[in-house]
Amino acid sequence: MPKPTVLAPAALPALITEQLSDRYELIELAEADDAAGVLAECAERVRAIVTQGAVVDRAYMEALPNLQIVANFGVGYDKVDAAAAAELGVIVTNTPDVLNEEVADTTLGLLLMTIRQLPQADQHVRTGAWVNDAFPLTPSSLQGRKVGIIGMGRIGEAIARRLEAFGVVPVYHTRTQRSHLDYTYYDNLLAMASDVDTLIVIVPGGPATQNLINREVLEALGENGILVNVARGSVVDEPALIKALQDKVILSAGLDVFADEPNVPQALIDMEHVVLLPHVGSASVPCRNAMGQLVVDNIVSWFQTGAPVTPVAETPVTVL
Ligand code: A2R
Repeated sequence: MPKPTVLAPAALPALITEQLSDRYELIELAEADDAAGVLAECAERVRAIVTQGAVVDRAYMEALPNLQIVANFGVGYDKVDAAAAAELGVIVTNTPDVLNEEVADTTLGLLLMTIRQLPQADQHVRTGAWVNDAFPLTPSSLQGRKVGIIGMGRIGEAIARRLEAFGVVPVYHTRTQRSHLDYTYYDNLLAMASDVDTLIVIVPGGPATQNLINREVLEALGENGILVNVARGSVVDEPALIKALQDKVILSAGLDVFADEPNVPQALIDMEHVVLLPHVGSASVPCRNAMGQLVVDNIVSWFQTGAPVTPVAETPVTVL
């Protein structure tokens, strides 16, 4: 039996490529001089795609007639058309749970950096400004803030636990109430935004959440409002956010994700009161290794047993 062919449309971490190339024919398009030619040559053989950030849409999958599985490196799989995959009989997997604590840690870091202006305070020391002036008091504090979490899934819960340890009991908005949680639930996002002064966004990207945070939500959040987005750039109407920050409709924002990464609007870069991170929610070596191993485990399990470890909701696998 020939080894199954696995396609990597974009560069992958060595932890993944080393293990996959030991077991399978691994085709890395990022390494090819003529990627289109290589793809055309292997299209009939490809049975698996392993992807980190590449767009895998219906047309891409339809061009691979023997495709069985798309393993996504990351819990968010909005670049993979999972609904189309389901129709085509292709399994999609992601990397849930292994990044919950890391992303939640980053979120609390970003929240505190934004409220207490810690990057700006660091700059105050490095530029020598401290010798002349004390760093100005920050206008607000985490203590006493009312925090609403949009999305109360695996990562949302980990964020909520940390907030409680900081003395802040959050409220939350999702489409379906989480019955095992005691936090106050809002079925209406605008109502929650009116009642809190801090919003943390941790929902999946994709059409259902596109521009969920719009001008109306930001106005409801109000002039003391802080928005922290660790989900996807697409969830926030970025021009509306920029305008709200410029017009002081809200106080500040901490952003780890953007609409057109790695391109960040100059208007945001020019604002000294916002904190901008380069999508580093899960970006530590231990966490990325755990995510990478789960990608490999999904592929290996699929080819060995026909049951992936972590299929997404759109493509559930029933093992008989
Ligand atoms: O709405 P529900 O009941 O399905 O709750 C999910 C919520 N959610 C939404 N909330 C409000 N409006 C929506 N349109 C909407 N769509 C989904 O987001 C659930 O509480 C949460 C997602 O939780 P999990 O599926 O457990 O995802 P996890 O592992 O927490 O990761 C969330 C996202 C990833 O998709 C990446 O974009 C990012 O965090 O790293």
